[in-house]
Amino acid sequence: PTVKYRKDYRPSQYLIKHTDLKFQLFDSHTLVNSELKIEKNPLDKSDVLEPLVLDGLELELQQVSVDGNELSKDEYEATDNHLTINNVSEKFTLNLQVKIYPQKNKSLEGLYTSGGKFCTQCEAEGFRKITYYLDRPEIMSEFKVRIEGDKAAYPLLLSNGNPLTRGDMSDGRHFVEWHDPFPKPSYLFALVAGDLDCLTDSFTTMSGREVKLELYVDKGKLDQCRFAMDSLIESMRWDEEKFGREYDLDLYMIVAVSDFNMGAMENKGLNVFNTKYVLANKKTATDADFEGVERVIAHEYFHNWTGNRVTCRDWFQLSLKEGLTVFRDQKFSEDMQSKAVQRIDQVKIIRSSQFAEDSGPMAHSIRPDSYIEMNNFYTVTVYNKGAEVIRMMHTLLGEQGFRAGMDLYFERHDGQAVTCEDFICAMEDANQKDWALFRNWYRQAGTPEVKVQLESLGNGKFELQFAQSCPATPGQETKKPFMIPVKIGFINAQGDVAKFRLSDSDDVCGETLFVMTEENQTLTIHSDNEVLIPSLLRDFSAPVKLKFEYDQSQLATLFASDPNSFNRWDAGQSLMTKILLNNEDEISEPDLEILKNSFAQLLGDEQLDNSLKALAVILPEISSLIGRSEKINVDRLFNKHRQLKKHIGQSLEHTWFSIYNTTSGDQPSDRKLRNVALDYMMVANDEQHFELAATQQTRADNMTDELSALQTIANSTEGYKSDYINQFYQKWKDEELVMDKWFSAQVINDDESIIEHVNALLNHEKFSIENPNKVRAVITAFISGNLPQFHNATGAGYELLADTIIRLNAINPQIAAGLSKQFNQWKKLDGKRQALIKEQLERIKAVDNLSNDVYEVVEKSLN
Ligand code: HT7
Ligand code: ZN
Repeated sequence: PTVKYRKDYRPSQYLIKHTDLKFQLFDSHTLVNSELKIEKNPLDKSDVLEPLVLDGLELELQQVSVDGNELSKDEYEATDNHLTINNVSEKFTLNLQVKIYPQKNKSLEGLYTSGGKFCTQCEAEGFRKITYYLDRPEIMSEFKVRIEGDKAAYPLLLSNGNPLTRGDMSDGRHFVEWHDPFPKPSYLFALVAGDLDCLTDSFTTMSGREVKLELYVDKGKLDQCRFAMDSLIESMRWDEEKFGREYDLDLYMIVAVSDFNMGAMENKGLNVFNTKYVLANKKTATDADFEGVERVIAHEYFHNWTGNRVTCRDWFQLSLKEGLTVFRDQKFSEDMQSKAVQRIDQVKIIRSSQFAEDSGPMAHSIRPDSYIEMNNFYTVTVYNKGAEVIRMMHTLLGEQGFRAGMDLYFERHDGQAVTCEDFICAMEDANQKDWALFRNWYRQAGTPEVKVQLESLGNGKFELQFAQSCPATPGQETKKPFMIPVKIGFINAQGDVAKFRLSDSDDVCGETLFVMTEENQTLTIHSDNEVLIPSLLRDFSAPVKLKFEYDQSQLATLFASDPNSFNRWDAGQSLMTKILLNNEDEISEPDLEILKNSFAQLLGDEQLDNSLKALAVILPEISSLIGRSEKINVDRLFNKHRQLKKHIGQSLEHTWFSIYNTTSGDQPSDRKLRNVALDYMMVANDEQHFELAATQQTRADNMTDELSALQTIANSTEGYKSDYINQFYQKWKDEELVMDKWFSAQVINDDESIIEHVNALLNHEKFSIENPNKVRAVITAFISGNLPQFHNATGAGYELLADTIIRLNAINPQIAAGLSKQFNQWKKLDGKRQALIKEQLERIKAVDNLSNDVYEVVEKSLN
């Protein structure tokens, strides 16, 4: 496998100004004809015209001609990955015909079939599986597309842009021609052909243009589309109001398909979505699913400006579009839902997945320096840490300054393929800033640690001493300081807000933003309070690990009274984390008592929103506890986690029962709190409360309650549970997405026999290894949702994962590689588990025809 380095970037010597494609879809294969208008890139100053090298993969080349003359075999060379044409001029037309086999394409990249329809996935490098091309994002071309297919089987023939003409052909076939006026890279190309239902609506843009909106789904699913359509309309409105960005085509189409490697794809004018992020009604989708649909619909829509109109010069710049678009979808969700709850959910992802990635063998900066397989770099680092970096810019510049930077970015770069550096420059120039140091967030991997100490100097004078450091990551032994915005407030011993004054100011304030730029810095403040408890890194103002030696009573005070909702939640997490990660084998009685009392007090707080209550009493995720540790005794951690959950369930059993019975609202936040209460009751005594859960499952009129009940039942030790698992199956067996939930609910059980059960589920008639949602529903749900049994000391969990990776390597390398990353934390574990995992990694590495995708992950993990 070859490694590609960012430092080796060179502009392409050729451009493709126009791309004309003709697809002839047949039952066994597809013929793709392309006509490419190619010109020398004016940026290329060399006098020598090099051979034209096009990318291509798994293609059968049928014909090649240049300027109308068919080339003989010695005038070009076709290898496994490339088509090379030796003698070309500065401007010419290249015609190609290739034959491809979409029905056999299980990688879900390029052109493939899903549920009887044709669809495409071209990002990152899938277009080369459709035809030979300069398959790199800086090559922006105007596309015309003609699709021909059987009219009865494929009444709909869709591509990007606007439809031009359509008509019937002989033999029951028909065609449609499309034109996309916006030059675009090949990764944004899309084609869909099938027989689908459509929900239509429209949106009038801020300049008064009417845009037709079309949402295509499998037949019979129209009653699950309204929410997605409304989310699209909300997103269009929000982007106009918040960023002044108007949609540019007259048509916006979304197609939902069952077989999809990721969540969705922002192809120009024709988004292709995983059904999971489109289909939702109250009966089939949970409140969390609705949030997911709203977020992903918005994310893909926002890409129209941040990604499509302004795209990436090369794939190392992926965070330019993904980090920025995640930030935009987060801001949207914060406006649509509760801001604090959204922030907590965002930070949970960073702490549970991104910190782990940053401390493992695949650690990379948000702008990576190298890759073997680009698909492996669609990561929480590029996406979510990328969004945190943009959020820091927003924090540093404020709403208006950030908007000015965005406006300048669009003004300068509309229609271009650019770099992260271009984005930073736009932000700097619009705000007269010099952000030389800020760029370290783009260059350096790893999670910085910020240690803070508070010293009272007497007479109301206090010093906050800050020290930052960042551990070594692969290929980066030493790190330069980061620019770290730390939002700070204080409360006093009674839990009231403690106002303060900075030493260089007369203004008294309740909060300040301290921006670290050096390894060690001090902030001096003055306050009338004798005792100050600092509330640090409010709203998680930077993606760092903050270390302050709080004692338990300080954390309990912050948990009870921090006015910053995020930090209030975080104090509870820190309190539990401290107890779960200390060196004791069991949690002491006094510690259990502190937690119980803190929870009881918080649950009784009538001012607090039910979602925040629910979030506050959920224990820290085991993955984030592992993610933040350098070495971990997992047996001890699992036992203490079980002990704590049981104690909170039992010692507050009456409180949970009362919350369950008196929280009567019909809002997602009410359901959330009620279901957390039910879960704790079942943990306390599942025999006694089983009936309650069973009744909830049977009587629920919404999927949130029905599934929560099923989950807690499936996780119980009660003998009747299989009746309810079967009842759910009988009711929902024809709803694919609900079946995914049914699978996932069964793999969380903390019992040794679970691995046998997971294996049985892999052989269930509703399971398919070719469908990524099913793989995620069973395997990913087990590995990430049931860490105690995944890490079962027998190694059976590791073997199960390796078996699945090996099976998938031959079918869908991208999904196989994603699963391989689940081993990445292995060096933190004890020697015995390390040996078991190493054995599995070596077994995978020895597989014949190992894909580049899996090789890259396994090789880095073993090194
Ligand atoms: N930009 C999209 C990325 C994507 C993707 C990448 C590799 C393989 C399959 C894929 N499907 C979608 C999704 C997004 O971030 O909006
Ligand atoms: Zn995206």
